[in-house]
Amino acid sequence: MTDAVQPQYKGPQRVFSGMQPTNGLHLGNYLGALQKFVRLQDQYECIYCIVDLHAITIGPDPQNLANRCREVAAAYVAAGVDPKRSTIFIQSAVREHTELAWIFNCVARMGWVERMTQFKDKAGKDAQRSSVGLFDYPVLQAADILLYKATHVPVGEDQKQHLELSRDIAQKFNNDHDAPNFFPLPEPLIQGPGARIMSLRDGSKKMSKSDPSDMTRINLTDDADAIMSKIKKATTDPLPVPENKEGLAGRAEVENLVGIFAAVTERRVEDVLAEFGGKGFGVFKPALAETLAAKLSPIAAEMRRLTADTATLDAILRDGAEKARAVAQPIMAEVREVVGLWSA
Ligand code: AQP
Repeated sequence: MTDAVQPQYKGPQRVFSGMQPTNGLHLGNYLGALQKFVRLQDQYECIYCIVDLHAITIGPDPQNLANRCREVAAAYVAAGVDPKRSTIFIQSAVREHTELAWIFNCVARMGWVERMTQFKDKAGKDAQRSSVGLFDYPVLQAADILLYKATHVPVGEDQKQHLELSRDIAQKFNNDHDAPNFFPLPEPLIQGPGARIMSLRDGSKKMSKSDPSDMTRINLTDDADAIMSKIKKATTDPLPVPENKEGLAGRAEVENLVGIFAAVTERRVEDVLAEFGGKGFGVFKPALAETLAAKLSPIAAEMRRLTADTATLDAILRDGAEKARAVAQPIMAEVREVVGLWSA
C-alpha cells in the first residue's frame, strides 16, 4: 500500500461516512462513528449515507431493507445529525455510486483488494461461496467517498485498511489520468477512545451487528433493563478493577468495559481507574450500566418516535438524496470526461 502524500488539494473540505442497514446499530457504531458524525457538523460540510448496496453483499433481504434503512436514518437524527445542516441519504438513491465503483474496479489492483482482512473475516472459511460484491465491497466504499471528493472520513478502527485502499485508488486514478489533484486522498478520522469497542463476551472480537449472540453488544435501542443485564453478564475476571493502565494488560474484557466507561463519559481511562481502582465489578458494572442507559435512552426514545413517523423520515431521505445528487452528478460528469467516456 502506498502512503502517498498528496500535492496541494484545493477543493472543499468535506466529510463523508456511512453505515450498513444490516441490523440494529450498536454501541460500537455509536462511539466509533456516529458520535463523531454529530461533532463534525460544527466544522465541516457533512454527508452521511446509509449504504444499502453494501448491505446486500451479505444476502438479499427485500422485505426488511427499506425499513432497516429508515432505522439507520432515525439513529443518525436521534443521535444529533441535523438533516438541515448535513446530508442524510440512502446510497442506492444516487446511481453514480455504482458507476464510479465500476471505474474504480478498473483502477484497483487484484492484489490490493485480496489483502483486505475484513473480506477474509466476513467470508470465513468458504470464501469461494461469497458474493463477488462482498469481495468488491471496499472498492464501492472508495467510490462512495470519492464521488463527493470527501477529504475526511470518520470511521471506527476496523475501517482503517479500507480507507488506505481508498487513498490508493484515488492516488492511482490521479496518476493514471495525469490529474494530480483530481481526487483528494481522504483522511480517516479514527482516533478517540471509542475507536474499537469489543464484544461484551470476548475481548478479542469487535462488537458487531452480525454476531449471532445479542448478549455481545449493546444495541442503541436496548432499554435500561437490557443494558443492566448485558453489562452484568459481560465477561470479566475475579480480580478487582485495576488502579492504573498497566493493570489492564492481559485483561482485554476489563479494558473494554473501562474504555466504554471513559468513552461514554468523555473522561480519560486513567480518571475512570482512579475512581474505580480496587473496587469489585459488583460496584463498577452497575455504575457503567446506569451511565450507558442515561446516555442511550434519549436516543432510543427519539429513534422510536422517528421510526413511527415514516413520512417525515422519507422526506428527510428524499431531500438528502437530492442534495447528494447535486454534489455527486457534476463530479461524476468530470470523472467521465477525465476517463474519456463518450458523452453526447
Ligand atoms: N466495534 C466497533 N467499535 C468501533 N467502531 C465500530 N464500527 C463498527 N463496529 C465498531 C464502526 O461503525 C461504522 C459503521 O459500520 P458498518 O455499518 O459499516 O459495519 P461494520 O464496520 O462492518 O461493523 P458492524 O456494525 O459490526 O457490522 P457487521 O457485523 O455487519 O460487520 C464504521 O465506521 C465502523 O468502523
